[in-house]
Amino acid sequence: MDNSKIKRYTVTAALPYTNGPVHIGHLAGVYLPADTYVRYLRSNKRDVKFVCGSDENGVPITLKAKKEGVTPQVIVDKYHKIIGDSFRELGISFDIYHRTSSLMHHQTASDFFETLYNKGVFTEEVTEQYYDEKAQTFLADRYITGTCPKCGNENAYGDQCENCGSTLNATDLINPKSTLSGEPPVRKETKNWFLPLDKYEDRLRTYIDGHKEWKPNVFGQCQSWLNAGLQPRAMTRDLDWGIKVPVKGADGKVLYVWFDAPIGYISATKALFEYARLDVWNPMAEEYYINQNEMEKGNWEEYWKDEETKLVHFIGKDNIVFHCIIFPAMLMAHGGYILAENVPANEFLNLEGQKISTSKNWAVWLNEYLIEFKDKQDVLRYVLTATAPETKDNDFTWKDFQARNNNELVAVLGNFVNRVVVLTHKYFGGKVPMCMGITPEDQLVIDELAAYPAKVSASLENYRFREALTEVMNVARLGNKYLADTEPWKVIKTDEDRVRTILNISLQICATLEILIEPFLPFTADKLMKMLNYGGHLWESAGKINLLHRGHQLNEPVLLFEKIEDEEVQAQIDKLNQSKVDNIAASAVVNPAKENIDFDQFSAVDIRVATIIAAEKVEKTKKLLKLTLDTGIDQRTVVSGIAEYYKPEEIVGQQVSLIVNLAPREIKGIVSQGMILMSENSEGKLAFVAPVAKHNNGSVIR
Ligand code: B3M
Ligand code: ZN
Repeated sequence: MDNSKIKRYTVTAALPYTNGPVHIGHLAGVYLPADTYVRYLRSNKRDVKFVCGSDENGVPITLKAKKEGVTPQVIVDKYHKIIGDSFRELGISFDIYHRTSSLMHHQTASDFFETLYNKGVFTEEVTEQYYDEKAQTFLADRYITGTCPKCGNENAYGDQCENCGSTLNATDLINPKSTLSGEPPVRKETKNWFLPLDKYEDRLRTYIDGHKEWKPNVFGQCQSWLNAGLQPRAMTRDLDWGIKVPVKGADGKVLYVWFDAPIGYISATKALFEYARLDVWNPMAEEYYINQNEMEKGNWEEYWKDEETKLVHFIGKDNIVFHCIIFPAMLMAHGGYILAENVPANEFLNLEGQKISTSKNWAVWLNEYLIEFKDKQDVLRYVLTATAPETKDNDFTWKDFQARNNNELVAVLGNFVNRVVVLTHKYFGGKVPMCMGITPEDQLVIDELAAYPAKVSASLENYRFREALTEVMNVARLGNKYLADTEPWKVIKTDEDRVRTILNISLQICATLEILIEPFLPFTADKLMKMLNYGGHLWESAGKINLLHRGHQLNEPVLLFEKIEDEEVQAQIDKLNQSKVDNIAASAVVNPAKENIDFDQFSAVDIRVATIIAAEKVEKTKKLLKLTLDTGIDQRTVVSGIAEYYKPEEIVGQQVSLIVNLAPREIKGIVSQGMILMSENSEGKLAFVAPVAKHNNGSVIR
């Protein structure tokens, strides 16, 4: 699409599932590049709408609800808020953060389906699906586990084996089991509506072939889907959470989540305009995160139906087929919509050398980061952009995070700006000094500066955010080099006029930096803007040397960045290591049950509640404590091997479970009268087994 023909932009960012908070992988892959792109467009005075929202339908939500023992509604409300709030706090500048549980979305998606249905687009097919007779429900793939036919993993899911990574059909599993009832499911016939993707193959091929400029990973994936031949795909599911299928005979069925979710971009845009038109702020709108400056003319259709609108989808690589094949096919079938001009999907970000995993809690969660690194939004934005997995998977490490903050943000960008503003205050009372005549050396710097905005633009227009950020930092490097070469702090002793020129030029570099960093580091740009006391932000001014006029008063210098200390990143590494320990414990082999005993054998063991009334270490041993217990029957001494887990002073008053009729034994010269019950985890760690409520000593445990 020829740039001069573009009237407006619609930029979408993948709708996150509301089954957990957002982590750094999502940010690096989707939300930061999208936000940077949009901020850049706005700085260029282009008309752009940036839409996103929560993906609140589908199986991921119902599974999470089941796991937490609450309704799906509770889950989506909880995470919609957490995700929306943390995006806002990170400065992700959506024009609207909508949600797919909203009425607007239900209606839009439902109408869309109906239109296709009325046009006779769908084929109806009766297929056999797994059904749980006990729970009386059809089972989505994720509700079925069984043995993977490829690798023998006994806990493979109906759609995928996480052990060997193969994609599966639920019917491939050996010994399938319903996760709802634990019973083997039966096969039952059910009718669903299919989108015949095969019929759109030619048009899709023309569309994709017309976009050779797409990133190779995206273009390549599309080609391999097309080459493999497209199959009809069910657009409805037997599920009770989601958008009801709006046709007769579809009771108990909802729209396939990948049918409704991309329509979420459209309904969000609609909501943006509908709500913006209301004079009175609608309480319904509370649930949305709408940029309040949005009170403007225009209508949503221009952003979705006009050929002069450029539509760009920012997504992660696992969503490519849905955005490049299925959604375009839906839009073609519907008619009247434009298709995406680009889908700059990123690869995956790893964390400390390992795949990010929600279930293993191997992640840096945005909501936690924002609390633990208060006011350091831009540090995360910077590091994730600098290490974004644009062309291949990449790794985030806390050491690198620290190094980039300390060696780049603090030492290069922060240092340059600080030196210039401090010196201007020191020598000229914080007023921009006059440029007193330019040397050839100055001219080189001025020319170099002037060339940067176009370089950064070229990178950004082509979705090369890392490269763009490197160029921006090079402007600060240019500034630092200029100061180092000209040494105004020495020259001031002999030639004040020369220093005026040097600081004037340096301040102009600061002003350009303010404009160029804004798409990447909006909080820092704001700080810098205040320090320069100047209302920058317009891209067209960047690179010029008349941005700050002589005599213009600067504000007091503030530090743009602070050093991050070893302890801060070590705490994060420790936190991750704890996840590792927890995972090992969770995946630990559980010993098989011992042979059966009869009831008499069990009741021969007399177990009572007792309270520890004194405790001391047994001399010359590492593991043993000598305890005095009140058993309700008597007071007695017990020697217990718990010294590595409990300190004597901590456990006085602790209730425990004690076998009181175990024959006394002598341990290290002390007669031990009984045994305290302990649970032992797979790492051999011990913990007391005690009544959860306080019981009288001597109470029977059975
Ligand atoms: N919620 C999948 C994901 O979070 C999905 C994206 C929808 S975009 C329309 O990866
Ligand atoms: Zn497998």
